[in-house]
Amino acid sequence: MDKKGRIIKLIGGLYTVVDDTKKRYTLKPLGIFRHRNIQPKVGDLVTFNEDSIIDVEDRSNDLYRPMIANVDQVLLVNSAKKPDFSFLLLDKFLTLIEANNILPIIIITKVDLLESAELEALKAKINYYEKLYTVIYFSAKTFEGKQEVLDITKNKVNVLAGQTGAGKSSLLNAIDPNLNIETNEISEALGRGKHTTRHVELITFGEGYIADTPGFSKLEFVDYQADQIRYYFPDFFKLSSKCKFYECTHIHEPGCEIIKAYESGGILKERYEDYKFIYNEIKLQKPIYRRDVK
Ligand SMILES: Nc1nc2c(ncn2[C@@H]2O[C@H](COP(=O)(O)OP(=O)(O)O)[C@@H](O)[C@H]2O)c(=O)[nH]1
Ligand SMILES: [Mg+2]
Ligand SMILES: [Zn+2]
Repeated sequence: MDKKGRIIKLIGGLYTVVDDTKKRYTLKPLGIFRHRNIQPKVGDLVTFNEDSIIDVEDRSNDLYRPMIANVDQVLLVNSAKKPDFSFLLLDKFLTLIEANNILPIIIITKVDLLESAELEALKAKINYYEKLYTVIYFSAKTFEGKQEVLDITKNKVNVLAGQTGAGKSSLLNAIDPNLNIETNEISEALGRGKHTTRHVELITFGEGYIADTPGFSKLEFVDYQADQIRYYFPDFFKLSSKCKFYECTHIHEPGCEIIKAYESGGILKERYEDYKFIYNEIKLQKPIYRRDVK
């Protein structure tokens, strides 16, 4: 009888599919997929028989880096220190995740490295983002935030994001020591770039799944237009109906509600400056660097 499950791994044309009871199957796709131009991928919900995948459900979303379908949320890992916390990085990642229509969960890690006064000062600013997103403070050293990460990832397909060294692998190991994922100290000792061609796999993480390859690793906006960016700032979008101009870019227009809110402190200073930075970065992009003309 046909069964249903989720693809969690693809290696050498063979798929690993897990069913409701956590049983694993190694399967191949039927030729029919090539004809219908459907390439089953990790994250897909599929119907299968003894040895083959026979149908793929419609995807709720589709990522290309990494190649994963049906992602429920992105765990965006930002270090509080080493490297220093950066609002610009946070807002760049948030923009790209929003543009892909996926829910971001903000994780501020390495909180053990801050003095309590420093941490309170950081939290006072990050508080602004809590109106928009879930924010979890975490430490792989003290395990602060571990239960919150377990709760929020439960029954979800999660993808990690965040700069190299932010603490992504350490977070995974802190949640589940059996994962034993390489962290920075180790990969640097082995030499860089060794594992760049790794396959994509969803690994069991608490009671959910997580991609072992981080997403959004290229913080590039080559495929975006500057005046699209405003749609990926949900806080701006809410206010924008009151802007005087219909197609307000919130950069220079008179009667702009976002600029007003920035000036009166209703929008976090860093947040608006990051928006402007990203906007200008895209404006200054030379067409020759665009992927579509390469
Ligand atoms: N003190 C402290 N160090 C951490 C924490 N998380 C990660 N690190 C360190 O930060 C460095 C980078 O961590 P890693 O997990 O490899 O980052 P990744 O590149 O995002 O996967 C390593 O030296 C870790 O030991 C944390 O919560 N507290
Ligand atoms: Mg890592
Ligand atoms: Zn405006």
